[in-house]
Amino acid sequence: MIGAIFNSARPQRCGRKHSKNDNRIFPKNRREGVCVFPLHFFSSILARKIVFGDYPMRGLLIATGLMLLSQLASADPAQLTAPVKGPDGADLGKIVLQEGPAGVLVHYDLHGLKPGWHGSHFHAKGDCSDPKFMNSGGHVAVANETLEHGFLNPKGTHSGDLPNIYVASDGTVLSDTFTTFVSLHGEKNRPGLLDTDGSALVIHENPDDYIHPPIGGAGARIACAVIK
Ligand SMILES: [Cu+2]
Repeated sequence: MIGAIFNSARPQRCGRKHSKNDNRIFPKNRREGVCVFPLHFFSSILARKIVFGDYPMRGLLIATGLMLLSQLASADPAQLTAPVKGPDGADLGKIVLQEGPAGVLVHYDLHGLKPGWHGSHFHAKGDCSDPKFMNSGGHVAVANETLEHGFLNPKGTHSGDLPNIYVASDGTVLSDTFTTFVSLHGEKNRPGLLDTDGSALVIHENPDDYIHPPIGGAGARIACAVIK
């Protein structure tokens, strides 16, 4: 079928000598001598026969299977990366959001911040265009939400509430947190961060006390990331 001749006694490559000092014996053609073809040569011919030649239906099934396998191999939960900016537009690092079955994983990779604890929340609009980041609106909340603010507030927690972050003495943050209150696209009726006007992750000057509305005494907005 393939036209190759096998001889286990003295395997040789088919082809030309690479230099004058190349003393290997090369048959001029396949009938004349012994030839061992590289494995990929056989596999490419076989693949062509299966896909285009003798077994087109089988080839189609194999191709479909390979496509499905490649999609499974690259399956990656929905995630997005958003740059974090300061009031003057300075680069303060990034956040990475990843959708999980029960909520959103938030990864912080920040620098250039004041050391210590800082409040961090999801705000309702994907707009960090003004220096005080007021365009990002209030906290992400479910429609007609009457809940107040803070994990420790008996009257409820905003969907956009997040634990405080701790900035190390060198101004960096490298940490993860997880919230079950929101989603990226509105999964399981949790507010979607990627709704029509997006949302923002806002970092505040002071820590959130987790109980006093509207923002737990967290003070000014010092960093902002557009989530769109
Ligand atoms: Cu806030």
